[in-house]
Amino acid sequence: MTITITAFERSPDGGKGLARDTRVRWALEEVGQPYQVRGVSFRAMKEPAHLAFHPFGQIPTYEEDDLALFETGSIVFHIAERCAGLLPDDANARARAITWIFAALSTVEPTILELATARVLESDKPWSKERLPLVEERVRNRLKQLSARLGNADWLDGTFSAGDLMMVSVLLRLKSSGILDEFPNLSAYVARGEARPAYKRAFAAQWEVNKPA
Ligand code: GTB
Repeated sequence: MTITITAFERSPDGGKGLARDTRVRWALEEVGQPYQVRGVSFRAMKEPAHLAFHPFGQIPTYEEDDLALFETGSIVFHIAERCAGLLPDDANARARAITWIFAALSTVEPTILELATARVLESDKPWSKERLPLVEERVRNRLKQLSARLGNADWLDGTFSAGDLMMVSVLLRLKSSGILDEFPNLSAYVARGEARPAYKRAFAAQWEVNKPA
């Protein structure tokens, strides 16, 4: 089985691992699947050859023999379904782990993306100063709820799963904001994810391509 993913030819984050190919690399590293990476430029992303793989002209995509996927939720779920190591065997625990993938992507990530947009793309708008605290508060509320659920546990539901991989990946985007530090158990949770050998290998692989020259 040959797996090829796409990633930015050069990520705008200069190798901080924030582009979404990192979570796919991490999942593949967790399950021990080798993969190849095809770098795509911003221009090529919007051209027909890439649009055939990703209708919205984004990265990452995933190719495995005659299967092509886009959307990191679907890709990570597919990897977790096909290979042992990211989902528990027990049917109920498995369903709960999958629920955490969805929670990360549809309940937690949107507020974090909204904050990134407010801070980076809207900072020059006349209403930005008034809106930013509202957006930050929405992030805090979500983190408060997540923090309460995680409590003193290492992972969200028993052993590490694809749900944790996705949640940590989503929270990593907040590291530079300072907001994550307001929730020590979540900071520690993210650090536990980053300390996993598979995450380190995924990070190192994308760093090699994207590090400043
Ligand atoms: N919902 C999709 C998924 O989960 O796969 C979202 C995919 C997505 O947003 N891809 C981004 C992309 O291709 C890259 S990851 N953007 C180009 C475009 O839309 O034209 C988002 C990202 C980009 C850059 C940074 N950074 O530099 O810090 C962080 C995250």
